[in-house]
Parts: sequence; structure tokens; C-alpha cells
Amino acid sequence: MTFADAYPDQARIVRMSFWSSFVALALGAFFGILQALHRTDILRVIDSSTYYTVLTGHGVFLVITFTIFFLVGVYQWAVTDSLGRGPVDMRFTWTWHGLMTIGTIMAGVAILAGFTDATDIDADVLFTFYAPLAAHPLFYLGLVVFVIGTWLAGVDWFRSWLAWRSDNPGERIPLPTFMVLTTMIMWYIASIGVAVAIVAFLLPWSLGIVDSVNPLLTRTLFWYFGHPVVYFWLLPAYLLWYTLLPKLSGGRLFSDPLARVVFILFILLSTPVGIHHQYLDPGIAEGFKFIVMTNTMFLLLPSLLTAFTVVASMEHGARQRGGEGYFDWLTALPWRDPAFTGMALAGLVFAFGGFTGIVNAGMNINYLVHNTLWVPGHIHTQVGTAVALTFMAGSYWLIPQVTGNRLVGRDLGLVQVVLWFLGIVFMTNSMYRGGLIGIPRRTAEPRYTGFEYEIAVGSVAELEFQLALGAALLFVSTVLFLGIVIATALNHDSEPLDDGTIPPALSGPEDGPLVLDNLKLWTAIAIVLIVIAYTVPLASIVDGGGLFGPGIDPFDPIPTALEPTGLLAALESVLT
Ligand code: HAS
Ligand code: CU
Repeated sequence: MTFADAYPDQARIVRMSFWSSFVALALGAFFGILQALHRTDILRVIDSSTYYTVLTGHGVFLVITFTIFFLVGVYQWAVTDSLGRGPVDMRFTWTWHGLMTIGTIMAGVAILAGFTDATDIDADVLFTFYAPLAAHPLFYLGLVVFVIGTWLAGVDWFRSWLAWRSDNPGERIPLPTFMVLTTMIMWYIASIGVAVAIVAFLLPWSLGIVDSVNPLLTRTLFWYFGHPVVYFWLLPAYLLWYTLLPKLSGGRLFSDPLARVVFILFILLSTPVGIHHQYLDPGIAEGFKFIVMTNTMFLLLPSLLTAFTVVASMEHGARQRGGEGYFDWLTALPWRDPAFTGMALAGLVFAFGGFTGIVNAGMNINYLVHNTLWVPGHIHTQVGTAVALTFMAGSYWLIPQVTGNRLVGRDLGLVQVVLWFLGIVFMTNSMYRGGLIGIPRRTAEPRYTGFEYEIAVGSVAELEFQLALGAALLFVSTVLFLGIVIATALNHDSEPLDDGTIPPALSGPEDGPLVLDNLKLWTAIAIVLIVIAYTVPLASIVDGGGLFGPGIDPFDPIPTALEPTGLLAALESVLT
């Protein structure tokens, strides 16, 4: 029985989440091709000043809306399917879904309004929306509503689990639910940083209630959230690699306890590393940066464990299908299945992207690549492929399950995932190499006019051609993907080929100690690590630059040289 037959109400919410995600994908992909052709000077249909509106839309719609709506869809499926029960109260489920949708529309309108001069609304602040760039309050309010929606989604999944636990006392948490709950614990801890940045500083500032902010403080709070958010995108992809990929390979997950260890390590280590995005920020002492570098290197461990477990499971599957030899088993894998091939290619790209992450994380080498095109290279191999391609490939299996329809265009799906792979190879190859010769990121005009800049690794013209070619392939691949899922959703007179079951792991939860399921313990340790990593740096940032900027601490007497308005003026009149 498919998921759609077994849980029609839940299937509807999963479908709605996926469609919201795909609308964002379509918009983001369109902006992506516009800006790639613009920066490479191949086709210019926008002004260079509009480039930043496009870039913000590209970033926010893809890394916030596309990824997180897909996440809630997958997680709703995973919790319901693995617990064998739906949410405690569907009205609550629709409430968080509604909040996420309203928040997206608010933030989206604020961004898109940047294309016209008809209003004074705009939000060209990029997806890394820290000060000193300021957006219209609508943007920040939209983000707040959206994040509250995700928090309530987590509450919903915890409630489902607690209800299941009272019916099944003493049983181990089913692995997919375990992955959902641990991700959400990480998300609660991490998103507090961005919530404080917005509610205490950016929103009051954009509303004119306070005059200024301490940019280093809002950057640090942003990155406190900005590193773990990358795992909020990655972990649903990991969930699919751990549950679906072994099955599609023809076998079973190698080890359930190892998978639990991986997700626990993400709770513990995802957050106390954010300062690795700030190695070049003045105002944070080198010693703190060094501690963060060490934590980041430990954080490689869960992904290296994942590489081992997932590839071992694939090998087990291949051997069930008759594969032999040290490497020959690779040929026994189901390469004609787009869901499998897409995920395997995503994993392959992720291995390379992970290595570039190690480069970024080294304090000294980071000085070479920071703020260059290398970083978007890293972004596109990671969230842009490991995550995005896994989501697309996963959709070829999930959409039939949640619609009850058979996948349309299986061979086209194969073409789609291979096109994505090729596109990303060209585009990121160009970005990584361009970054190494110092081509900057986040700019509409990376021009070297007047001379043909010949360089050891090739010419800029050649790099630009590769970038544009890669981007074009990615755009075509996205259009194909959207066509296939829409056709599948309309393909009513058919049944999915797969029965939707996920086989149990070779080594089950009973092989791991009970303490793995002690979520309170892991949360407590994570909080201790964060307190150690962040208390002193944050205190010294506030000490050096004030809560609201140098000398503008509302709790201290206000310097007369500065003319306060809003809340400060009100406070001053009370104080004097
Ligand atoms: Fe990162 C910057 C360090 C992972 C995303 N990162 C970014 C930015 C984004 C991003 C969006 O330390 C830019 C933000 C901005 O706009 O400024 N990153 C790391 C490290 C990791 C890492 C150490 N990043 C990610 C993931 C992301 C992501 C995941 C999104 C999903 N990153 C950095 C640093 C910066 C940074 C610095 C700041 C740069 C700067 O200066 O601005 C690690 O988590 C990576 C670990 C991964 C591995 C790979 C393991 C391999 C596996 C593959 C298995 C193979 C399979 C397939 C399954 C060690 C798991 C087999 C196939 C067969 C056919 C057999
Ligand atoms: Cu990071």
C-alpha cells in the first residue's frame, strides 16, 4: 500500500510542502541563470544594480524556501511512515504549514518588490542578511513567521513521537523519527541565534526604533545560526541516503547505531563552529578562531562516518544483486534508476565539496579563498548538489508514494540527474579555479577590462564560458525535473512500481546502547559546548562595540554627540 493510500491527510500535507518547495526552486533557478549570464557578460537582461535583488531572490528562495519546505515534506513522511501514525491533531499541522507559507509570501514580496520603484519596499540583503545591509521590516517579519512555523512543525513531530511512545513503551525510537527529532533539536538550538539577531536588533533597526546596531554582533549571531543551517539542509538528504539509498541499491542499511551516532554528533558539534565564517572579521580574537577551527575539524567526523556507512550499504545492495570483486560491484548497482543514480551522483559531488569545506575551515587557507568565487563553488557542490540533487532524485521515489501515481518519464529522469551532474562539474570547476585567482563573489561586475588576463590555470574567458555552460545545463535540468514531477502528479490512472516499504538495517538499534536515544542528555551536552564556544567571544564583541554599536548602549548614559531617536530618545527622556 502506498503512503497516499495509508495516510491520505498526511500525504496531502507532504504534497503541499513539495509543491511549495518546487515553486521556490523554479523561481530560484530562473534567477540563477539570469545572474550567471549577467556576471559572465554573455547575456545581460538586467541592470547591474538589479543583480543584487536577483541574487537575494536566488539565495533566499533556494536555500530557505526550496530546502526547508522540502525538509518538512520529507520529515512529515518519515515520522508518519516510521511511527505508523499521523499527527496528534491535523489542525496543528496545517497551522505550522500555513505560517511557513505566510512567512514565505511576506519575505518573498519584500524581495520581489525590489524590482520596481513603485514602493519603497526592498530587501536586497542576500541570504546572509546581517548588518550593515538593511531590509524592509516586511522581510524580517516574514522570516520570523516562517521560523516560528518550522518550530511548530518540530513540536508536531515531537508530539507524534510522544503519543507513539505511550502506546509502545520501552521500544527504540524508529530510525527515521530519530533523525527527525535530532535534526529539530539542532534546529531549535541554532535558530535561536537568528531569532535574537532579527527580533532584538535587525527588526527594531529597520523599524527605526533603534538608530544603529553593532554589525559584528549581528554577523556573529547570524553565523551562530548560519553554519548549523547548512546541516538543516543536509540532514533530510542524509535521511534519504540512510533510508532510501540502501533499499534502492538492492540491500539494507549497514548499521542503525552508527547512523544514530552521526545525528547525535550533528546535535553536539553543528553550532559551536559558526565563527569559521568570520576568520577574516576583525574584532574576534585569533584564539577563539582557533578553537572554532578545531571544533570544525571534529565536525567532519559525522560526514566521514556517513560516507563509510552509506557506501557500505550500497556495496551490500550491489552484492545482493550479484556484484563481485573489489570495485566491480559498482557495475551491479541500478544505474538506470534516476532516484538511485541522482543520489549516488549527489554523494560523489558531496565528497569533493566536503574536501573544499576542509580547505575553507583551515584558518590560514581560508584567507586565500574567503569572499572569492571559490565559496559559491563550495555552496553549489554542497547545498546546490548534495542536497538539491538528492531532493530531486528522492522526489522520483517520493512523489509516486505521496500521490499514488506512477513516475512518468523514468529515462528522462535519468537524463535530468546526469545533466545536473555535468552542469555542476562545469560550473563549480570554473568557480573554484576562478576563486583561486581572486575573482570575487557577490558582484555583478567582476570585470578585468582592458587586458586579456592570461593565468596559469587558463583564461578568464574560458572560466566564464564554463560557468555559463554549467549554469545553462543546470537550468535545463531543473525545467526537466519540474516537467517530470508535474506529469507524474497528473498521471492518475496508474500505480507506483514500488510498495514503499523501507527494509530494516543489517545491524539494528538493539546492537547500540540505549543511551543513544537519550535526547535530553545530548541536548544538555550541546548547550554546554555552545556556552563554552560563544560566551566569551559574544561578551567581548558587546564589550568592544556596544549592544547597539559603539557608545550606543541603551543601558548606559547616552553620549550627547549622538542624536538618538525612537526608543533611545524615549529612554533618554525617561532617564534625564
Ligand atoms: Fe560549508 C561556507 C566549511 C559543509 C554550505 N558552506 C559555506 C557557505 C555555504 C556552505 C552556503 O570553514 C557559504 C556561506 C556564505 O554565503 O558565506 N562546510 C564546511 C565544512 C563542511 C561544510 C568543514 N557547507 C557544508 C554543507 C553545506 C555547506 C553540508 C550545505 C548543505 N563552509 C565551510 C567554511 C565556510 C563555508 C569554513 C566559510 C568560507 C568562507 O570563507 O566564507 C563539512 O561539513 C563537510 C564534511 C563533508 C565531507 C564529505 C564526506 C563524503 C560523503 C560522500 C559519500 C559518498 C556517497 C556516494 C554517498 C568530509 C558523505 C558514493 C557514490 C558511489 C558511486 C560509490
Ligand atoms: Cu560553516
